[in-house]
Amino acid sequence: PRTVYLADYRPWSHLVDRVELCFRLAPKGTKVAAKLHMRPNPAARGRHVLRLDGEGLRLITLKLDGALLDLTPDETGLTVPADLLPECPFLLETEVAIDPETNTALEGLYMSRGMYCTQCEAEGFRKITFYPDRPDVMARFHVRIESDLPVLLSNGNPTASGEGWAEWDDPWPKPAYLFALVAGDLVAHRGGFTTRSGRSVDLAVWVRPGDEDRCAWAMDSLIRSMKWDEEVYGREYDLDVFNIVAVDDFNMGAMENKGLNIFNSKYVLASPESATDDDFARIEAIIAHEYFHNWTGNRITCRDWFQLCLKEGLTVFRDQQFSGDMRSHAVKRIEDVAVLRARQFREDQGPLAHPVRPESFVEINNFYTATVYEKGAELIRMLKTLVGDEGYAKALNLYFSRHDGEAATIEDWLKVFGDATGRDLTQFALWYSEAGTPRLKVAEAWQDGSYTLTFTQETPPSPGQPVKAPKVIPIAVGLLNPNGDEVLPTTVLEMTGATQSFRFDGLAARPVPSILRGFSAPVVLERETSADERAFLLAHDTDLFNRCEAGRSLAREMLIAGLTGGEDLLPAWRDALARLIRDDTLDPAFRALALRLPSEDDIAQALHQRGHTPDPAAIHAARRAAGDALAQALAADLPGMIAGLGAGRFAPDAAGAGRRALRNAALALLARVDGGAAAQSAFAAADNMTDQTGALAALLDIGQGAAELARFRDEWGHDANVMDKWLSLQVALAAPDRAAAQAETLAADPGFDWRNPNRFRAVFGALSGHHAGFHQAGGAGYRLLADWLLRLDPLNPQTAARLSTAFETWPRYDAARRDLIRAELERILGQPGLSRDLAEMAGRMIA
Ligand code: HT7
Ligand code: ZN
Repeated sequence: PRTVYLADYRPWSHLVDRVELCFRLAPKGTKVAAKLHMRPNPAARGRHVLRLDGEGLRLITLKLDGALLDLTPDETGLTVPADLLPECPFLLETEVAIDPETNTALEGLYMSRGMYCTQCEAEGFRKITFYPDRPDVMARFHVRIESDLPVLLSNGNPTASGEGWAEWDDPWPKPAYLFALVAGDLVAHRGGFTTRSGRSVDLAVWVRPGDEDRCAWAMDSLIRSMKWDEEVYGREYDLDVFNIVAVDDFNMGAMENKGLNIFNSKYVLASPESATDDDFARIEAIIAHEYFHNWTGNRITCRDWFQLCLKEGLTVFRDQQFSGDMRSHAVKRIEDVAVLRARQFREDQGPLAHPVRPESFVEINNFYTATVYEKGAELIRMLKTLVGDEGYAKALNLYFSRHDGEAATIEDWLKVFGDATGRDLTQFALWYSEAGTPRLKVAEAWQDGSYTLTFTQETPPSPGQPVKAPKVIPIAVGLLNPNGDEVLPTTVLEMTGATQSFRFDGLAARPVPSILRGFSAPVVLERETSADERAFLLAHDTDLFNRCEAGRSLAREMLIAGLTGGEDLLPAWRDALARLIRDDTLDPAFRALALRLPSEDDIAQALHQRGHTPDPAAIHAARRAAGDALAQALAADLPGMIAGLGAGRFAPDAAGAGRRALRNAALALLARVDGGAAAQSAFAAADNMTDQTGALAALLDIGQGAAELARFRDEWGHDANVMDKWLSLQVALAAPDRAAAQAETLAADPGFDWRNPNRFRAVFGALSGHHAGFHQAGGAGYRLLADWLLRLDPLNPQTAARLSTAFETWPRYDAARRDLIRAELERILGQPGLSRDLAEMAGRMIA
């Protein structure tokens, strides 16, 4: 397969002024007629052939300015020779046939339980019709849909409809990846919004009949997102309608198609009975994310797919800001950084590491990664820290006015910041081009009232990038005096060199530093310090992020010391945490987060960084022992705590969610000492999904819960998205030597629909997330996952490739595990007919 390079970018030969599409829908043999009004692109200079992308299309007719052309497409598209093309505007007409019914890849036009829907990002439009399927070709689309189904939707505004047909017109030029069509037997949960300039917008969330009572939260989240984008970014919605559709078969979370967002039903449907607090928060965030794309992605799109972080990093940053405003900024930041470390740091330290803006790809779908999304968002956050709130607002306003209607690049984005603030961002640009997570070491000196912090940065090599230059790192620092008062409030130090010192004068006593407050840069902070100092910061830091971080690092050091024969830090950690948990003045959500031990994968990552080979079974045992010790220390407090945090009517707000999170964390600890009695009662009494799954998880964690699992299935067997929780929990909480067998048993059930990405992820995502289970000596976890990836790949390469990242951490482990994983990757690569998606991933991992 061909590798695509950023350096090879050239503008397309032609411009498309207008597209008229007509769909005659049928499960087999859908007819797509396209009229493309085109002209030569002056920016492309000279005469060119016209190359249209197209895959799996049966060409019926092809006409140029009304005259039939007799050309045969090849495997990837259709070429019209230059000598046939006029040098003025012309009309190219095609008619093709496609079979949505047999489209299992869920890309292009496909069917999900009788409903037609599309997914065109990144390169799915070429599976619908012949077209320049690249984001820098922006055109106005008019769409006619013919079908007997009652609801027929597309982008833009509805213009006309009748029995069996509907027409839509989108006035905003857009790239083909934002095209969408939906047809089905759907019902709407309706709402409305009046923009600040007075445009009234009809809103609808479209779902299957029977699901309409679970749409209120999605609608509420949409309305709040629309208002927030006006208030915070000055961005108004620009069509008369905004539609959201829930689809059961979907490769990712959701898609921002212009005016017609399509969502994985898991991220739309919610009621207190069926959705957890985490589900509510995620729905709110994803609805916001897709809506925010209307400006950051749709009105201003990407010139090419290498610029993906331009829309995704910025939109993730915007959705993080929104969720922080809706809930708690500190809690949100703690959660986001946990995800960043678990996914992006892991990626950045392994064979799949790549820059936020990659320079080559084989399959672009493989680059919708934590690095592009989450690290991309961190870069925006750092830019904002460096230029300040005012500078950021000025830069964003300039970005929207300068590039509206364009397909832009990271250079354009950085230039806007340079022009708006006068800052030279040449060094900052390295964050986009270099992969790898910088390590930041800290040394301290104290003399005569002066305190000096000396930082040293180093970024380890990554594939294709052996040597890294120093980056600009904003380091937010505060200083506390020994009795816990803050003597230096949060101050941003700007590090630009490989080593750099910062001095603080006039201090009465040697301070305790709080470094990298709010996680001001995506780096690994390497600071050797005492357990006492970490406990001190856990008790006193005014920065809630760093307060939690102190607890996390204390737990990490305790576990690592235990695993590597170091000092016994368990009592220090246990006592510090017990004090924090008993502190009723602290937000329950914060206490729940502080209670979370680092994950087993986090511990393996930290061990590897320090030159140790992680032993998955030992990590599992050490983590469990720590949990048991904390449970015993808090045993007398837990029942009272659980009772005190209980009940009340469910509302999906941050305060209620925080109380439930702490209550369920306490319940899980109590199960370790009461044999599960309290969790059984909590399960029986639960009136919402958070408490139901919380109690079930507490029971499964101690090897119980068989009766509760059966009750859960009786109650929710009809609802596949809810049953995914039932599947995942059983795998995630299985004993390590049972995890693979558990996944295998669940997948073997004849009712298990493995072709559905949500189902597949529920079982096999949980298996790869079960560190000690997946990495069981002997390799049963590896073999099982590889077997199933090979089974899924011919049907749905995108999802198979995504889940193959379970193997990306292989360099961390012992020779036996490395050999076992290598053997599985080789087995995958040796499979005849392997997809480009999975071949690229396995090849990069093994290289
Ligand atoms: N922009 C979208 C990314 C995407 C996607 C979504 C659904 C299915 C396949 C997809 N490929 C790429 C989602 C987003 O980031 O908002
Ligand atoms: Zn996005």
